Amino acid sequence: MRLRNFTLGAILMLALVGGKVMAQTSENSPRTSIELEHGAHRLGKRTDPMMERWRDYGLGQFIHWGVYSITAGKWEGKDYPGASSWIRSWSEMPGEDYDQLYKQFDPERFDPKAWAKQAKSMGAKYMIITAKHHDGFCLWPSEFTDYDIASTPYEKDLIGPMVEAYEAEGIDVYLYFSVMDWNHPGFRTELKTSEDREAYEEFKTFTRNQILELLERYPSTKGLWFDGTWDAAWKEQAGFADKLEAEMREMIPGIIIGSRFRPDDYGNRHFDSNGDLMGDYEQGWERKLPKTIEDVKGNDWDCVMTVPENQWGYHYDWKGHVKTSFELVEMLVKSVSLNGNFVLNFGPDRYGEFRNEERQLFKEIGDWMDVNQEAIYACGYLDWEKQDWGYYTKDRETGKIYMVVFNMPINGALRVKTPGKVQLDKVYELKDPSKVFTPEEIHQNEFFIHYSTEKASNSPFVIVIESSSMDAEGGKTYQKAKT
Ligand code: H79
Repeated sequence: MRLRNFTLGAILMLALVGGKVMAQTSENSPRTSIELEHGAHRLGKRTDPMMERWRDYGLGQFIHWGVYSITAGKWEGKDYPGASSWIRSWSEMPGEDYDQLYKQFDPERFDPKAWAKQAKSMGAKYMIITAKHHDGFCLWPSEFTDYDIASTPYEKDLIGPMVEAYEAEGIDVYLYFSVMDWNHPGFRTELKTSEDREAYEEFKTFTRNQILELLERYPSTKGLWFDGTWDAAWKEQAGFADKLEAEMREMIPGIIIGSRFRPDDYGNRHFDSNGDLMGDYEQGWERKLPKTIEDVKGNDWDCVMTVPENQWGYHYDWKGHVKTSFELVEMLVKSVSLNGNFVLNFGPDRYGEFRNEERQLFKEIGDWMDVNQEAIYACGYLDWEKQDWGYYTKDRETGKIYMVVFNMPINGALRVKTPGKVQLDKVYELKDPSKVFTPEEIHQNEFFIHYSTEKASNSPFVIVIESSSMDAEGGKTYQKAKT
């Protein structure tokens, strides 16, 4: 007993010392709340038009491009085993050598209009471009460093033409910015001495200047996608980061900034010390997906995904498993079914060209989207029990329900269970609306939709359900079945 009390006391002490007093949200104990100056400034989702627009995207394109594309993941004949954009941190490649690469950066085949057309053909509604990655190299001519595109043989701005070309195709542009910067002399991962602190103050000023410079140069930017904010030094910057985020929001009203930018008063990231999301959406699903709706805690979120296991920038050799368009489409649909956006990454080469595997994905995903996009855009979660054949999505405006089928049962019978009494008025195939199904009621609130297995599709397909007893709000009008 004494031991237990001691253990409990020690845990409590540790929790307090660590400043990690977590919120209690169980039904019995009321939510505890600690005073935070720089915690979440909003509870719940944003409901303004810019955020609604973000929520409707479904599919995005990520692009990692920079001087790391020159190394293509190898140095002096040796393959770097990690993500090629981290090669500068590899003991086999001296930092000084990496920092000279920009002198060779001359992407002469860069064709922003062709990039934008390709992204559109895939069905991407937004694009995130690495304006500055961890190495510190800037794809725009920056007033605040010479380590930028203006110092390369290419000389010309890369960001401006991309913004123009993508927007001309109706694709919104977001700028990726790594706070971590291996090129800036003031950057530190930890602040151990007063010299560190002094140097870091300069780095903070530089970071602020660059971020505001980007927003001033590219005012149609819809959002910033921050990265490289996990270091101890940055986790001490709650006040600075909070103020800077407010400045960004003032410069571009409605701008979208995820949860990976600022820490709270205790250095907690993404979720503050009360467990509330900081920023407009959860930016923590990197190369992974949530499993259930509970995992996303009622928040907006995005998933950024690589095609191979972990390559963002160009690597000459994609080792290991390379995801197929089937797998990627499944991830896209799963994301939408759980109220998230799916952002697929591409890494063009040093000349500005996409590798063949990526071109094939543009085509294959695009072909699928051409037929099935209605089940993606403006769609989200439906609270019907998930079935093994695939995923439901639901159009937030029209209330139409989509069954996206990935695993066809051998007998062709697709089970549908509804949480209450629901009228399935019209059930038909999205690709061919003349193909209408008459659901068989097998129990109360449980049906089979019989799909002909003879004409089995070789790609995931969609069945639409129109239901008059549903409203656009998510079926609030259900009547509970009597039991
Ligand atoms: O831009 C891509 C990556 O470079 C970047 N995000 C995507 C979009 C990224 N790389 N790693 N991370 C994000 C997560 C951070 C991992 C870390 Fe570590 C673990 C940082 C510190 C501990 C691994 C180990 C990297 C440094 C030490």
